[in-house]
Formats: sequence, structure tokens, C-alpha cells
Amino acid sequence: MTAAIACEKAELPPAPIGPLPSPQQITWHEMEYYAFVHFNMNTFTDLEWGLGGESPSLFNPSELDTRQWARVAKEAGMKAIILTAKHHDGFCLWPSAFTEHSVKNSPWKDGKGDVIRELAAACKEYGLKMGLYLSPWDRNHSDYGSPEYLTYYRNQMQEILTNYGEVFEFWVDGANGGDGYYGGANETRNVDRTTYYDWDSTFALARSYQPEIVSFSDGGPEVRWVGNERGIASETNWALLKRADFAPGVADSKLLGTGQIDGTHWVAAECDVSIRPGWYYHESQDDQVKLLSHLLDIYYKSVGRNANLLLNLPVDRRGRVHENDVKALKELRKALDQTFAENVALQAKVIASNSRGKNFSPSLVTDAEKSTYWATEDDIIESWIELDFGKEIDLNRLVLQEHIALGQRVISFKVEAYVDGGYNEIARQSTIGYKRILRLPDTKTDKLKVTILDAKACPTISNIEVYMATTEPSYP
Ligand code: FUL
Repeated sequence: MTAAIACEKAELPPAPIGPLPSPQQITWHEMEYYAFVHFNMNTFTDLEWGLGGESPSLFNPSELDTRQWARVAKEAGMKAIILTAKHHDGFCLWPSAFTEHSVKNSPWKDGKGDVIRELAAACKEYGLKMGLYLSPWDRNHSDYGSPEYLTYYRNQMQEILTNYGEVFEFWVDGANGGDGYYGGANETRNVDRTTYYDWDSTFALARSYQPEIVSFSDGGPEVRWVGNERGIASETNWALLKRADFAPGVADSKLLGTGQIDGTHWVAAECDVSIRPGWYYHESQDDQVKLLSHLLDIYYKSVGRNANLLLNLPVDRRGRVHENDVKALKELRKALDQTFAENVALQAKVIASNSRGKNFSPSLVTDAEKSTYWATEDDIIESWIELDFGKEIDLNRLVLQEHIALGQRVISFKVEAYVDGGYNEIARQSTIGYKRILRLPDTKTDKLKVTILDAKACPTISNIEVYMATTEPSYP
């Protein structure tokens, strides 16, 4: 082979190593942080799980203001709001044509209101996306448990996914089955969570109504639950899952945390957690809003571990995000903005042990371009990349990102700082994925080295950032 041909060959991008994310999933990863809003009948009954026999007359927010929700979310740096359109008690926040158990029979706006419509308009105004939660379990509906209920559920999907513009995420809860009102039967009903909803066809319906949508449940299909409600992803977090082994409400929560290195599909993790102890608003929890140190810890253990953060805001009986929650969100935003203000990697000279050519050079990890990345030659897996700051600097945060369009590849890596004439290991970790943020010990150094120890194929690193956090309170 002539040198010219060899060189040309080396300039080709690495082969992808599947499973790969869809374009919709890549867009979803880039959203990183968005709001959950639990607001529904439970807000007015002071419950977390209503039984289903509640009277629609109880739903009556005094000053519902979805524009305030959107403003608060936007100022918090969130990219979307996901609303509980229907929770387990079955009450619908939109005037569904298929039930009387909805806002249309409530005193709010004389039954003429539609919370989804108001939220869609507010999200549009503030440049946010909207997602919708539609509980499969319905403790109000008389048909729940029989085949007719699936028709009802799908009719409602059609209503909420076709009448309100773009919906970026369809959120399916795993809690399902038990006692309930069920049209007055007041009994216990259980369904086979794996087969009852024919989930493959039901999720396909969601995609047919909204081609860009991603659906969330315990096992995907596009986004998976992280396996806990504390907002914490595993340190090892593969965006891959053997999807056939999971269904909404049927899942091994440990595997949901780590994902599966040999997963058959790209099903990335989303961390749902409430800013208060409850998902719904309870006045008694007004002084239990999570502290800044806790929220920061959640951020690093979700967004910083290759997952998205879905932070719940329990909207109150007025129909507003409570002042205490707004304050906590602002504090979190301020702390994150302060920490991630000055990326010292931008001033570094970047070299690597290997590169597959100038289109994949090490310096591409510090350009602002998402689509460029450093990659090694095909057979080179163990490899290092070094940032030389040219002078001694302080650092304690490291952001790493893989070019996930070619798959999640890195299995393990270490980080070293150049101190007293030699390299000193300051972290050793597994998996990177879309984004990894490491909290490193406070370190003074003029050079930082990241060594990929093992990977499924040659590494493709799109971004490296380095910061010094000085104002974050420690947790716990
Ligand atoms: C759980 C539900 O049972 C809770 O009420 C809440 O909606 C949470 C997000 O998911 O499974």
C-alpha cells in the first residue's frame, strides 16, 4: 500500500459499534436537565396516590399559571416540562372525550379549562419542549383490567399526542395494579404488566403520532428508568439494555442503574427525583425542599453519570411553583453557572498518544463543535490524551464526552495530574457515554492526562472541559 492510500484510509471515521442512538435519542441526551410537574387531583386531596373516586369538583386551582412554570424552568436552565396529564387516580387535566373524570367537570374555569393546552402555549412562548405522563394504571376507570381499557388508554394517547403540537417525551409509569374505585366497584384488580398493554404496539402508536418522540418506561423503548427515585445513576452507566427482558413495572432496578454492556438497544437512563419528599404538593413539606448541596449532588450523580435529570416540581394548590422551590432552583442554577463558568481546557495545548489523522486530532476535544472528536486508529484502544495548561492551575472538575453517534465505547479510564515532576493518579473510573462529570480532589497542576484503559473499539472523545469549583457547599 502506498503512503498516500494509507493516509487516506486513516482519515476515515471509525466504524460505529452498535447499538447506536437514534437522532431523536441524541437530541434527548443534549437536553440533560428538565422539569417534571406533578399537579393533578392529588394536589387538592393532599395525597400521593388517589383511589380514583375523587369528585372532579375538588380540582380548583385559584391562580393556575403555566407561564410561571415555564419561566421558572427556563430560568433554572431546564429544557422542557413533563406534566402528569393523568396520574393513577385517573383524573384528566385535559377535557378528554372518553371520560367524565376530567377538568371539564371541575369548577376550574367553569369546566372550560385545559391544562395541557395552557402548558403547551407556555412552553412554546419560553422555548421549552413539553412531555406528557399518562398513567397506565387507572383507579377510576370501570374497564381497568379488561381489554376495553386498552382501547381507552390508546384513545387518550391519541388525544394528548395529536392535539397539542410537539410532545418530546411520552412518560409511562411502572406502578400498576391494586385496589381502587374502578367505576364504583371498589375492589382490587391486577393486570399482567408484560402483556396487558401490548407495549410494542402501544409505543409504536406514540411514534406514529409524534415521529420525534421518545418514550420512557422501566425498560424504554427509548429512555429507561434509572431504578430509583433518588436521582442517582450508577457510576458505571451503559446507555444499552437487553430491552426484551424489561417492561413497564417489570424490571431489575440494579440493571436499570448500570445498563448492560452487551445490551441489544440504546436505552439511556433518566433520573426522576422530586425537589421535595413527595411528588405532589403538600403544605406540610414547604420547609423540606432539598438543600443546594443535595441538589448539586443529584446533578453530578445524574447529568454527571451519563443520565438526564428530570427534577420534579410539585405545583401547589394555587397552580404555581412554590416560592421555596423557586429559590432552590435559582440557587442550583447560580452554583452550576459559577462552577462551569471558566473552562481552563480552552487554553491548553492538547496532544495524544495516537490519532487517526488531522480530522480526528486531539485538539478537537476543546473546539466548541459537537460533531468533531479525537479518535485513535482502529487497533489502538489503550491511549492517552494530555492537556498542557502552560502554567500551574487549580482544578477539581472534569467533563468528558464520547461521540455517541458512533456508539458508547469506553469501558474504563484513569485521570492523572502532573505533580512534582511526575504523573499522579487522581481518578479511575468506568464508562463515559454522552457525558461524564468527575468531581476530582482540589489539584494544582500544569498538565492533566486522561488514559483510556479499555474500550469496545477505538475511543472517540468529542469534548473535554476542566473547571475549578470554589463555591459549592459539600454534601452531606
Ligand atoms: C411513581 C408513581 O407511583 C409516583 O406517584 C410518581 O408519579 C413517580 C414519578 O412514579 O412510580
